[in-house]
Amino acid sequence: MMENPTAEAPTCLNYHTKPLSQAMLAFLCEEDTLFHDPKRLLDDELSLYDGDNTLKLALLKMVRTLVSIKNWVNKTPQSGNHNEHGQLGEPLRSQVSNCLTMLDIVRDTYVWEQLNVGHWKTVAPGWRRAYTFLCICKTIFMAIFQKPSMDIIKECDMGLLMGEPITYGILDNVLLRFAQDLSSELRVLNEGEEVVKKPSSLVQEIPLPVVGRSQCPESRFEIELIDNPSLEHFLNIMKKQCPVLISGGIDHWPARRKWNIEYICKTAGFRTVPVELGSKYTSDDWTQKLMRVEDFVNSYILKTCTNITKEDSSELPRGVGYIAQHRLFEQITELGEDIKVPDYCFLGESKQVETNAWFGPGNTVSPNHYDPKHNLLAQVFGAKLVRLYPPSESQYLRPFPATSILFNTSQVDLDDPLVLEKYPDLRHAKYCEFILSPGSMLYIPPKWWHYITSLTPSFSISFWFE
Ligand SMILES: O=C(O)CCC(=O)C(=O)O
Repeated sequence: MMENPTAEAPTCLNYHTKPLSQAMLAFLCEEDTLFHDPKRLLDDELSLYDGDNTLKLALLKMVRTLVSIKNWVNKTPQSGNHNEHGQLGEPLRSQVSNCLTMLDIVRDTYVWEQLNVGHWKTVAPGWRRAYTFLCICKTIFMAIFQKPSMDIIKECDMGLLMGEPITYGILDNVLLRFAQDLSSELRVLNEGEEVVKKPSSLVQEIPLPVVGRSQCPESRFEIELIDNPSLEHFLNIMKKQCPVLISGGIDHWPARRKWNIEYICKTAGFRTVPVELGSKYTSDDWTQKLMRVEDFVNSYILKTCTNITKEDSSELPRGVGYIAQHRLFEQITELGEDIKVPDYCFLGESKQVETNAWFGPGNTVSPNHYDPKHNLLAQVFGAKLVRLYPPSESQYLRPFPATSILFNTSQVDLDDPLVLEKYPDLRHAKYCEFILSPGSMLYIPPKWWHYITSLTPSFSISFWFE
């Protein structure tokens, strides 16, 4: 491992003899504040925990062990923990192993509980930061004893998903770099092995029947299709709050040429992401699970595409799986490099754009709902059926009560074949319905109701802005 030191690699480290990934070595080499003055950093952090000594002592022990590893990689004699062959000596091996045991208690029980008490937003940032830091420690300690593995990458992703928010934290960038490095090393180690179990022919788009949606031709209007509007033109559209389909807006993205299911698996297969399971988020069977991208693809995309024989049918996953509304590109920056935030998004008042990935098989359903922001929904591959209702039609759509978590979702289930019998006045609600095809981008103005179902395996990206 680490046989090809690059020009950017910090010079203080000996890459030839050490088991850690380049990003880990760089972290150990560069992280001075923490190592030179761990107490100060931790004290700042720990003022949030009301003098919580359990955590404080554990964090200090982790920092000391990181410093010992740093000394070892630098081969400084004062650590006394390395032998002349550059291998990890026994005292340091046991120190690392003790820390790993301690992490099971401190991170996975003690801090984990704090992250899961009450609403996610009410968790004190210090706990999330502590979780991130403990994940950094865990990945380095694991890497001391084993080659790059999916288990270590999973620890990085746990830190990225459950710890400090990715974009704001300094420490989170560390886990991003670790995960990237480990994934590419693992890819090299696994070279030649099949990442997805089926050939790319399965990636082809298989149209599914569209069932159960109410059609009311008398209330239907057409959406305008515009080829690559100028910024000025789009600003007018935004002001009029009128939905449009845009062609030619994402042709220049590398994602349009490169992405298919195999490519996503090759690039992100080892990474752990949140997956929504169940027919739709309004159903009783709906839940969420953390899963590796390659497992998600194999269980929820490829199996639903193949002609499954009777004997195989027990292997079919139950329900639909959907990587929905996930900030995937902050977590897996390699994919983020293949897309570009559309310039239209900067015509709003704020320069902040929230980018989310929506990746799944055919038949995913996003029930009819509205969002408060402008939305550009870009279709990279696959096709979706979209129905839009203007905000003026809300009376027919019966949002859940204002106090409900589903306050922006319609109680009218458009997939129900009896929907027009249950809600006869729905036929008066004006709507447009169309197919969002690969390469198109849909502008959804704030508060417009949208129901979206995928007709094939599909990858869409939404950009919310205001
Ligand atoms: O594509 C989907 O399934 C839903 C997208 C959506 O609701 C959104 O972008 O706001």
